[in-house]
Amino acid sequence: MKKRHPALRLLMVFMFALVGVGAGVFAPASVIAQDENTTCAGEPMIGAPAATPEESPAAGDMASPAAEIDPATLNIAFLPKDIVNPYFATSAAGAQEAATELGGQFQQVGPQTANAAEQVTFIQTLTQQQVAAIVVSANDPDALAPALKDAMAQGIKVISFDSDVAPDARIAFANQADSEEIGRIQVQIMGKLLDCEGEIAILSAAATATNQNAWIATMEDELAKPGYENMTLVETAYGDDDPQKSHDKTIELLTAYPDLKGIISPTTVGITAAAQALEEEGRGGGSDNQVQLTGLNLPNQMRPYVESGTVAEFALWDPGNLGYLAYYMAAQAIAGNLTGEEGETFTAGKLGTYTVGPNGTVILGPPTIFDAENIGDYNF
Ligand code: RAM
Repeated sequence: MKKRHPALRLLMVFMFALVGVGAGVFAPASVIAQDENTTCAGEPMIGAPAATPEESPAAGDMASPAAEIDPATLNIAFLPKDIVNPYFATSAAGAQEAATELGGQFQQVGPQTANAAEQVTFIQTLTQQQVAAIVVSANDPDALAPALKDAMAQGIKVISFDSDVAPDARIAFANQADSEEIGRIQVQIMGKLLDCEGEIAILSAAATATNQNAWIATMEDELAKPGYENMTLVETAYGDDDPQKSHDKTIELLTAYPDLKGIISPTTVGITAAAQALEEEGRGGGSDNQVQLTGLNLPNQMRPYVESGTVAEFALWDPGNLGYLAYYMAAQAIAGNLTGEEGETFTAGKLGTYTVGPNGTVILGPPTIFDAENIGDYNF
């Protein structure tokens, strides 16, 4: 992959600050550096070099917690896909921060593996316990819906975050970033790494995961554009957000497709396992026969693989901020300030003011792209 000249990089950051921050949109990269920031389809790449955390476009003005939120009512339970995945430990830390600010209660419960049936049991238990709100990341949008509707019928406020449930089974959805951009950017990065040529595979989470499936749909759409003719998606495999299964699926892909040139893994568990497997198989950084790897991960989990050259670029948002936002959404729903209606506005502490978009969706902010040059700025 071509390296950006430091001066060019600085200019790009400056342009991003001018154009992207405040407006909450990406810088139009083609204005900045045509060669480095044009996709295989000849369009401007989504994204730009990451702003520093302080410059995050998601951060609005400091706003104090809404006065009408009563701390005594905030019995809020988070139910992630599973409680082993470090991604959800990071989002829980953000939720705890919001709970402390508001004087509310926070608990996180969930299965040991990313399993929808087990999530249903947890929803039923939380409903019996009469918590005030359930904040859920779904392993399956439909399997969870009946239990969540029962909870709502009993006055429990349901908010989804990270991976949505069926829209009529929750009040609102805290989405980490625009789903379309998250999908496209991963294909665009892979196109850059492979010069738009070669067989690629996707290593996803659960086959029923709402978030990964939405992203994969836009990946396929991006790949269908003229310019990607020589980049072929040979298989989408599912590792179920299980480290061992994701590792084994990676090895299976390498065996089944000897000419495989790239893997996109839109899951923090999948990409970590794939990076390990590639290095074990001598297909990581420095190998003559390297398989390029990109996707979504926490910078702290990806750091060793960026240092070894196995991963050149990847993306994510701040899961801590996502948990923080989702807790505030639950608190605002309990207070009666959030009903999920499009156009509704509410405050979320340090993140500022948000507006509910179509389909009850609230977007945290744009994703960040990480590489060897900026990863040192992040610690999550
Ligand atoms: C995994 C989970 C989570 C997803 C991240 C990117 O941790 O599947 O739902 O948002 O990856």
